[in-house]
Amino acid sequence: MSTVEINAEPEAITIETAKTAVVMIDMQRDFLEPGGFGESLGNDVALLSAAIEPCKALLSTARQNGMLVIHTREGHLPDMSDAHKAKVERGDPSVRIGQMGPMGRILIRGEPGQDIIPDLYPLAGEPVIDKPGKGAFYATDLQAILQENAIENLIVCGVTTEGCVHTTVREANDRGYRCIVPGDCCGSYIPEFHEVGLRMIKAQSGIFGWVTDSQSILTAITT
Ligand code: TIU
Repeated sequence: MSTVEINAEPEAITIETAKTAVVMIDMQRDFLEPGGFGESLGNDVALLSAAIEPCKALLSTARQNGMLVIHTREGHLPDMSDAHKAKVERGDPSVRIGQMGPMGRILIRGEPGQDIIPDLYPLAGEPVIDKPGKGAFYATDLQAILQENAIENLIVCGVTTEGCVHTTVREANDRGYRCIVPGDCCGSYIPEFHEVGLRMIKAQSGIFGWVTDSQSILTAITT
């Protein structure tokens, strides 16, 4: 564990790796593979695949350096008691949350589609946070886990940039965590929103946090 400076915008940030967690947001089959929730909403899921390799490299380095790695999965209990009607009945998806798709029931915990993609699968012992909302703090144990581990900084990766990544960064920022977002480790079905989402984080002296890329983090941690 060490103190390192990461090149970032709007300015470089110094972190203690022991007080920094990597948070992988919703890298689930339901968002990244055909036949899941993302595609049911009319999206081209291939747009998210570019984030997989940078996330893999970052996970590997974080694990080698003993950093806390946390994964999240958006999804609902099989009885859907935690799924708001307003979410389930939203819009006109091809398959609704809770209905059967090729990877099991859409966005339901325990179904194959709700699980994390094999390339980024959690290691035994890494916390996996099941969350009913877009943000990773709402109705979860995330804050308790961060407090138990004396975490002060989050490196937030995952999908989608303007969706669950942004919501989580905003929630974390309001709770006093410094958030660093490697843009190439995130992705959106709407490329413009990915770009603007990153710009929104780092604008106004880093109103929500810092934006960087995976290589800058790897370089900082390994040299
Ligand atoms: N649809 C969309 O862009 N995002 C989500 O529904 N969830 C996440 O971002 N994980």
